[in-house]
Amino acid sequence: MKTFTSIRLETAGAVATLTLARPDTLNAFTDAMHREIAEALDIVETGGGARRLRALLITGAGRAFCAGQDLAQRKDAAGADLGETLQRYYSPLILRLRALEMPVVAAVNGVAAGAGMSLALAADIAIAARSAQFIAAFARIGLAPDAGATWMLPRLVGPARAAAIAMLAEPITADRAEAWGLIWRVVEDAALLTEATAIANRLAAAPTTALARMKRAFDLAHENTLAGQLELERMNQTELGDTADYREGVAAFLAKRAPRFTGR
Ligand code: LHQ
Repeated sequence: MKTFTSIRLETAGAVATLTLARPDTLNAFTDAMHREIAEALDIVETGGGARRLRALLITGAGRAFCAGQDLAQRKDAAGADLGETLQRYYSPLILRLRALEMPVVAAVNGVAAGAGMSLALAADIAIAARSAQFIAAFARIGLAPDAGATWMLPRLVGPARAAAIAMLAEPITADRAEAWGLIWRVVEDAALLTEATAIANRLAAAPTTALARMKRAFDLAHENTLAGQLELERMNQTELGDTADYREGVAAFLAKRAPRFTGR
């Protein structure tokens, strides 16, 4: 596997793990880190060949998940067009994760601030260590949430909580994040990676194409009418009903054995 400077990409079985690895800055995003993440996603997207990779796990090295944009890289940037940075790096990253034809798990090991929080929310399943915190830090530096946070937040927690999370920019504990539906589950700090890996492994053994259609359907549900969504579901089942995984799922059910899905 290729070696990177600001991230690590490791594979074990069908799970790829992308670790943000600039712990001295709490894994803040730099342009160089974004370019490495894009390269890593190229590798993950092609599945390392023949659908070998079937789930992506994202976590952070050290005590944080990700502190958002590296502000030191921005210190001389008064008047710079931040939108250009979003267009070049953050927006494609979020869109790629949502379009990735496999489930994405975020293991939020510590603070997730600014675009680091957005990244966690872009995962299909986010689990957090009990000591982790979510901070929509944008307003603290005079910005509005980005990297998809204005889209994700109201959908996940409703408009009232989304507005307060974004405007007050207070730390949200992992327990509260779970209670509000910002994430799937909180686990004890020491258990985070074991739990996240177990979830990723389970997802990697699931019918990958069906999971990919689910994530697309959930995203489109927000814009679709009921009739439009029923039509999307019809198209999904037409496609999925013709997969080896569907045939295997039905055969395994009838034979009263566990299915062996291949993602095809
Ligand atoms: C950092 C960072 C950081 C550099 C901690 N950068 N060094 C923005 C602009 C442009 C385009 C696109 O989009 C965006 C989106 C965004 O993400 S805006 C939001 C940017 N992020 C923030 O405003 C969060 C800044 N960080 C913090 O508020 C705190 O560090 C948090 C609350 C995350 C953690 O606090 P502590 O646990 O007290 O840690 P610390 O503040 O002591 O940080 C540890 C070190 O990490 C420290 O360096 P040092 O050399 O003193 O040890 C920090 O300077 C560095 N660091 N975040 N974003």
